[in-house]
Amino acid sequence: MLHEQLGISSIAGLAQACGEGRVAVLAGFGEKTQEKLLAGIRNREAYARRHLWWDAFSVAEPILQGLRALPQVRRAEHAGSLRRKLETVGDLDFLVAAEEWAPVVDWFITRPEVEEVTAKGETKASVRFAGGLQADLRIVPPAQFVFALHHFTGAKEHNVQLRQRALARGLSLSEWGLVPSGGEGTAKAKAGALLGTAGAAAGTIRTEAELFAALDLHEIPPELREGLGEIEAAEQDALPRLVEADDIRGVFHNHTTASDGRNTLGEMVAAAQALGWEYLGIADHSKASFQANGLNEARLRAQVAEIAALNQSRRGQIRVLAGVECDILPDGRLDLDEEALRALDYVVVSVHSAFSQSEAEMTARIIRAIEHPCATMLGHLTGRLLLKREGYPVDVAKVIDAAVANRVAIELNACPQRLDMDWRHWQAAAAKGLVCVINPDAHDTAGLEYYRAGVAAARKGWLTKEQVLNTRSLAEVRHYLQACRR
Ligand code: DGT
Ligand code: CA
Ligand code: CA
Ligand code: ZN
Repeated sequence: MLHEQLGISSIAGLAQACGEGRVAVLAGFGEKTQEKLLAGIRNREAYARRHLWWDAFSVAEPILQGLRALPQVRRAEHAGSLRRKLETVGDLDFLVAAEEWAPVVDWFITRPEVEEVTAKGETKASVRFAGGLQADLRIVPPAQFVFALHHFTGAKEHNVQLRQRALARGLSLSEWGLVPSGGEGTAKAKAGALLGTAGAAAGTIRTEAELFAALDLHEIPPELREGLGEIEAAEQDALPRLVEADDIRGVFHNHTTASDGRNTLGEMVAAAQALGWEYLGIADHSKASFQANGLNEARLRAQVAEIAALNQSRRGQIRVLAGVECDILPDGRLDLDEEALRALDYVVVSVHSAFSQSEAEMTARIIRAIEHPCATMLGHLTGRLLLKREGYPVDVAKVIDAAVANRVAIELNACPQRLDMDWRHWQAAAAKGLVCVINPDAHDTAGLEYYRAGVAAARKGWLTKEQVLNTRSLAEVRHYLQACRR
């Protein structure tokens, strides 16, 4: 209809027609559809400029290692949102300390993955890779490295606040150094001096810990540098000791070929064992997710028996826990009968349908599921797919309160395109007593590795090891799961 009646043949043409109100008047379209189309086009433009952190990191890591291996390079680090582990990344930033620059620039712009060199100078270069991802390289003299690293790690808000703190101490902080403020041309003018000999303050500061210490602060991990209270916390020695990837001892939300996974139970268990975990939870879909071949009560019972037999035959090895990812039906009831749910070690409850409910309906629906006596953890709270689809509307604060009240954990779904519940909610939620569980939602053996993206997001959310359920031992986890049964 759009094509035949309005002659639309491109996205730009569609956007224009929507803007002029010509789509809304077509039979069967209306204002609402026109608005949705416009919003979709806007999202598409915004999304096209960013990339999933996981994808960006996998491109960046070999480049960083290559830079470090160059004979001219003294130090090399990621910077920007990549280093801060933001869920999406606009471009890659690399920072290098070297005394000789040209060979480093040449190496960078001649990587086989480079499609276009968009800028090239004496000490910097920018390139574009296939798929549109861009990268900036900056080279500085070794004495300047730590200041440039801090500056180009950002975020901007953090940098602004830290610069103000420096000024209050009579110091001027910039990518060039930390020097007494006031007087003639502070930061950049002194750069000339820094290049060869390093300024007075700069000469003694070689690490970020020393840079923060010079401003009477504890070292702030890059993940926390978003200008969201981290400087105040660092001042009061109130920074959290952040959870680390090595703290994870198992995960709960994973799929097998029984539903829509691509690897068998045995293959998933072997892969989890290779990761050194103590336990692996299996949570295949339930029957309402028919497109994912979800399990009904009978098939679930059979899987529980299979898992019991597996544990029996593999004594002393990784423990397999029997769970399910049970659909939350549109009215908030669970998709499986209580008897089947009670036979499990735990129950993940998730929304996979009726996304267009109002915020009030969706919130009530999820809270009803949380109040089910068998619910153990809430899966991917908003259903968002980063750079693809916004989450459905839901009152996050109300859901958090209900989860705390009912002793239900909320998942930090570690799948790189979900990272849901969002890191921005975790600090306040954990302070209310909410338990976090980092789940890769793996659909194959490689997907188990996603737990690392989940840990990165948890760190951005200020979470400690103690606040994450799956840092606990198998014995502690089993105790927890029994204790939260109602
Ligand atoms: P992104 O790339 O959009 O995901 O975000 P970032 O944080 O990586 O931003 P980017 O690549 O533009 O710049 C890297 C860092 O440089 C940024 O986090 C803070 C620092 N910076 C401070 N002031 C400025 C400025 O005026 N322009 C730019 N481009 N960067 C600045
Ligand atoms: Ca960047
Ligand atoms: Ca950049
Ligand atoms: Zn799911």
